[in-house]
Amino acid sequence: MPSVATAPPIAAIATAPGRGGVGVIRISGSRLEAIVEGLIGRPLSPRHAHFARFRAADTSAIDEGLAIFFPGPNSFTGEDVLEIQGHGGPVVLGMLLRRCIELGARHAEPGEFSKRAFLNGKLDLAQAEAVADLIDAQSEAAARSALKSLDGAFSLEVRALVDALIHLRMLVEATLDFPEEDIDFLEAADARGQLCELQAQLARVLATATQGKLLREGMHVVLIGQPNVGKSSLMNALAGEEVAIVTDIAGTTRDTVRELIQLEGVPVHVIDTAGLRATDDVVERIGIERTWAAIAKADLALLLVDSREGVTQHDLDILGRLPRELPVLRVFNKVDLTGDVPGDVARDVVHVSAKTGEGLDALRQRLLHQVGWHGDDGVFIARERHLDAIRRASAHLDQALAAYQQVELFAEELRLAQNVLNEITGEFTSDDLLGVIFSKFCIGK
Ligand SMILES: Nc1nc2c(ncn2[C@@H]2O[C@H](COP(=O)(O)OP(=O)(O)OP(=O)(O)O)[C@@H](O)[C@H]2O)c(=O)[nH]1
Ligand SMILES: [Mg+2]
Repeated sequence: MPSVATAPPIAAIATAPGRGGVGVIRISGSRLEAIVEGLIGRPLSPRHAHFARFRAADTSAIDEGLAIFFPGPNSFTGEDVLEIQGHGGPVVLGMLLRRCIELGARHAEPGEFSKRAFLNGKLDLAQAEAVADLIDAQSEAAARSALKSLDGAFSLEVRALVDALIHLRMLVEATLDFPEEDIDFLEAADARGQLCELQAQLARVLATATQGKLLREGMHVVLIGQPNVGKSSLMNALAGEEVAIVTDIAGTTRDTVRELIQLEGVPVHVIDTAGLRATDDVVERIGIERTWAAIAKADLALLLVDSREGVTQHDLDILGRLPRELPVLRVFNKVDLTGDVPGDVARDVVHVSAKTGEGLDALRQRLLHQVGWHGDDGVFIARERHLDAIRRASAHLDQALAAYQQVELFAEELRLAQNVLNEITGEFTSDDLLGVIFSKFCIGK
């Protein structure tokens, strides 16, 4: 584990690859004096922007720009950090980075700066993950929620739960010393009531975290149906541009076409597919195989039917072949030709016209409803890992309640629930898991 005293210096280009006005190199580690001296030729006063020439080994200039030195522990990583702001060209940044390596730094691994910040206690794990989520945010709502988590909103909720658990555990552990009175004592302290309140609190955090996960990951919606029902037209209408080819020839779409749209800040990956029918056309057959592959990965399927025909036997066959657990919304398209009520609120059915746009707002609302979206008020960003921990903590509390009469079991389940919650903030997390989490970050963060 690196510490402020011994961390070997790491360096990376922190700005995105390609050309830009400014490019930033970040170096972190203990004892950066040699690098500062070799690169700039003079010491830097802490947290001041210095204009400097960045020097090669023979003291010729590689570039010029700003250098800022943040002595540890008052830095992002908690170690000494040097930030070099040069010109944002890949060649010049590459030369600067090589110079840092020459002076004793090594290339940073993905997420290594954030990992060091976590290991040095500057951020907890949920906050470190929020850094990556802020960078990866696909909508403004997702970015706002990531910042909430980075500011500690999620961690505070988790800590409140852990504190309540500790309080209850202290009560239970105390009774273990007086076995003859234990149950009475727990009754008198309303341990059961406290446990139920904890469960309710967990459920509230889970609900918010579920919204946060939606903002981070979005949902995959696949458009399926027979040829010519208007899947590609609906795709284009939802995307607001002509991303898929539309013709009146059945079997127009061969390949799956994907487009990312936003619904109230929730990223929705819409996937248009080849119409499902029996065919001898080799290319179309491959397209249909791809439709089934897309269905297997989807969170929701929209089965489009032509309003003039209604649901046919062929549609029923398609429905029968869909994975059991896949939610399906039936979309009656082309209502402009039949005069059906657009936006009809019957369960699992929506009436639209991809051509005129009628019923599309109702469809968008239905999509959001289907994934359980309630708006981003107070939502912090979250990941499946967090949701899983909250669910497991809740299962331990259920077990605790079931074991209420056996105080030792009761105490053990509370201990396990606490450990599981601590995984979220990283107070109880294996090195392997840390490796997996940080390896998904970008280099330079
Ligand atoms: N009047 C009307 N025509 C529509 C509507 N939606 C699609 N169409 C027409 O129906 C025909 C087929 O539309 P597509 O969007 O290509 O249908 P598809 O389901 O993608 O067809 P395949 O790719 O062959 O599976 C085109 O001529 C569209 O203009 C609609 O809401 N109203
Ligand atoms: Mg199509």
